[in-house]
Amino acid sequence: MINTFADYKKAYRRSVEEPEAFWDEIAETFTWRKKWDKTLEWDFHEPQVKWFQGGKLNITENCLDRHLEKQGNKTAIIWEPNDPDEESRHITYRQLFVKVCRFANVLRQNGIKKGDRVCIYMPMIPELAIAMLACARIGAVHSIVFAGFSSQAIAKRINDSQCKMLITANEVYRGTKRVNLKAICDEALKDTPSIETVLVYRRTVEPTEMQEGRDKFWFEELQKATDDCQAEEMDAEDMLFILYTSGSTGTPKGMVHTTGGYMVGTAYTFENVFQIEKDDVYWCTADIGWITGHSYIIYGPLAAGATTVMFEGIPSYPDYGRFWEICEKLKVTHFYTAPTAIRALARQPIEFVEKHDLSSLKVLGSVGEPINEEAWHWYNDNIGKGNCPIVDTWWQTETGAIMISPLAGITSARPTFASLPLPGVQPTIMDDQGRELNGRRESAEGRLAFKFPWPAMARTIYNNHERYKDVYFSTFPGMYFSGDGAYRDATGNYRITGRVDDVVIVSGHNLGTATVENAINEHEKVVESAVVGVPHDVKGNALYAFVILYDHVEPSEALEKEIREIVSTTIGPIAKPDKVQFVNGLPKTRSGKIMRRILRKIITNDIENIGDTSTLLNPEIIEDIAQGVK
Ligand code: 7RM
Repeated sequence: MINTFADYKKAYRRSVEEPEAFWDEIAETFTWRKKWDKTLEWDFHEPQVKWFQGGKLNITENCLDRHLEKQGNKTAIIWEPNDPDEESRHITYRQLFVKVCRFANVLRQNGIKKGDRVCIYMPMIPELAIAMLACARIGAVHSIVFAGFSSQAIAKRINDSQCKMLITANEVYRGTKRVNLKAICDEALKDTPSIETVLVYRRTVEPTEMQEGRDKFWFEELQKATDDCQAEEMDAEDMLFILYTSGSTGTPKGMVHTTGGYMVGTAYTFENVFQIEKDDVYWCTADIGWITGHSYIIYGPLAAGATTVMFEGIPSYPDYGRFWEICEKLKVTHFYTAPTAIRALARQPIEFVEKHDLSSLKVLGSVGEPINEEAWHWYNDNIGKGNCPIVDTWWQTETGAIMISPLAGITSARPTFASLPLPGVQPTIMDDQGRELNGRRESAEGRLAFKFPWPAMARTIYNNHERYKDVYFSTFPGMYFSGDGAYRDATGNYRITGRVDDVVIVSGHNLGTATVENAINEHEKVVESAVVGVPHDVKGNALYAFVILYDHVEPSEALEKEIREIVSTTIGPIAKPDKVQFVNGLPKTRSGKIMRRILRKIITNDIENIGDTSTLLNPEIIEDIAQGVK
């Protein structure tokens, strides 16, 4: 593990000068059935990337078996239920190992073999972790679909990768609500001929409709299985999972992650970014349905032998103090969440925080969006009490693991900067003409690309390598293009400025909507904002700002003026929004990203063509916003 800034510098330099030797050394700390013959083979034009070729392993032997001897009785997963009155579950590494083996045998009994795709649509319960690890144990490819997506979304994903099995639960608790997941699956299953078997975990006692011959109860199947399960031998480059991420066209992309590199990459970044120690209790609030949950609730933490918390509920139930109550109760040391959650919680009365003892916390993390300065300070002051380094971790579903981030307490953590690349990561900034902005001691702003492969990167889009090449490797030939804009200061620290397709050209000036939003968010009465471009006769485009105010604040024309002024003074008059609309919420993806595409449709009165909104967190907000459009 990296312990000092000098260690970081040394590791970074080595990772660039001798990348293969650097990664060899890290990979050797894992359990392989057979060592790899070739560390890296790559070509970003094809594109083709292979890490640890010829290496044989099973990731679950690294996440489970190898911990048994030294720490079989250590808690692997602490599960915190939706209802605070229900008991938490503490599952040791040994117990998890047995459960995974047993369920892996259930999969085998039901005809699942290496390479088969299995769709998992489950709530945040330990059985979700067990199901995914059981797939990995027998070499089946899991495709987890967030258990809030619609039947249509499930069917589309199942069909794209021709899953043979669907694993789900009868119901899910979410705050005061109970949702019938099985009914949503049944709707999807009308249209998914590849599915042969559906396994149903009973989360509640409610009766569940089952289709004879196709649907089976988890518990009944378990009765027939033994605990003894030989792990399938996997090649380092065998597929581990597919995870769908929405593309700009709306057709989801099935990002493919493979075994060896993903394991090495997630475990290495987990340990170093969070600086995990033996008795730490680490909690990432993401859902396992997202890459953050895959990499930093399950694979990274378990490969590192850590204790990872899984939370079934929502931050507002039974009240807005729930996250802090859990931190206190479980003595959480590491807390990793998204800016959208931080902003929502910062909006609540501070008593929700102050009631709870947060003294166990050592490190805070942020992921998913740029974290604005105000949210950063709120997090730092009120949650970290000024004592916990904040790691602002930049990465993507496609990158598999954290790429740019401070190392907690080791490298500097400055608000709004994701800071430095991790060892093994070679970012660069490109201008519009495709030139690299690599001036040594100067700052640069442009598009964020990467010049060299890293082990956890996605290898392709399932069944669509052309699209993979087109989206990520064609903008700057020979490089991976992230789709994000970034600024790099003269000391080499990176600030992510947002998606570049969220750029608006106003009177010939390129304006990043994120930059304008940041300025607006600086206003003390603003919780959050979203800026989009609307066609304008003279300027080509004009900016339109949607703004959420704190609960106790009354919208007014004066406030609108102040907001326009703050943009004018921080960026320049050119960036002043023509319109400011106060709203109660913004259309967001389930993982908290603002859907600016939908806002544009609302303003241009094109609601009919919005497309599938079932993947939104809050589809009802569309109507609400439309009512207020000026
Ligand atoms: C992990 C995850 C990826 C996109 C990415 C960025 C944005 C994520 C940060 C961030 C600024 C961050 N995967 N993003 N982390 N922007 N600072 N620390 O979120 O595939 O769902 O999204 O999210 O735009 O390209 S993701």
